[in-house]
Amino acid sequence: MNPSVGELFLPAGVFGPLQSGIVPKGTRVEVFRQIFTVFLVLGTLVGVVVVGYMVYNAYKYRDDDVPAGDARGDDAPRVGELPSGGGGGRKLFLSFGLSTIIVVSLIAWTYGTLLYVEKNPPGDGEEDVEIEVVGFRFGWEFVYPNGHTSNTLRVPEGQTIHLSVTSEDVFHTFGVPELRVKTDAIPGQTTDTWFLANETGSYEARCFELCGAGHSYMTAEVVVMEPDEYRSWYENASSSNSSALDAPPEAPNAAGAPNVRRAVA
Ligand SMILES: [Cu+2]
Repeated sequence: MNPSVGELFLPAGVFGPLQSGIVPKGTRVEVFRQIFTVFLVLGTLVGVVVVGYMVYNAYKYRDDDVPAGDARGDDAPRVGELPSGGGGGRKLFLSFGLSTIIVVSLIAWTYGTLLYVEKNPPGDGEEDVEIEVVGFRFGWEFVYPNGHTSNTLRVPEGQTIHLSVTSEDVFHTFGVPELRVKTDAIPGQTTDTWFLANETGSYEARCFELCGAGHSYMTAEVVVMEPDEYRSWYENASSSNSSALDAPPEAPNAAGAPNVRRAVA
């Protein structure tokens, strides 16, 4: 469901009680789709008005033989002369004012929506999965509550996954484009984010912060599994480091290092 036109012009967060109606609900994927739709519809609308008005005026003031005394010829601008039909800049002021309102409202609404979605993951919290993500040059390590670690992120379908993301060396950014999740991985700090995958399958996580020679190889597989399948995998996943088992085939990077963590116990 898309937000109504009225909802577009109210910045989220400013009108607390109305917030539930302004902010799209759902998974990140759905929220991003709704933001995209709003931008597409509004952009198309503005484009049609602007191009339509331009074409209308191009036709109205077309350069052909205008008979003397024709109204069409009288208010047409002459070369070197300011058009008089602007009402002393009223039209200009109005168009600038309208554009400002539309742009500022869109920024406020989008920013508010993204903040709200980040802070309000769906799910009751009971079935939620919490996983720590550690970025390193050049790969990712995922640490599960039972102590299991892996270079592949396995998660159940349809459940909210909470990620605590950090780095052990330089700045990285963890992101899975298809699931619309992305957050900084900063040494000495933890950033929290979440995602929810509605379809089983394989996705790619990668680094979005240029971090060195192996940056473009800094990927990890994200496997979304059926909840039952995930549960049995998780129960059998030992607390020992299984990076070597789960690691993707070695992808030598520009620095000549494999795409797995240096010390695999
Ligand atoms: Cu990186």
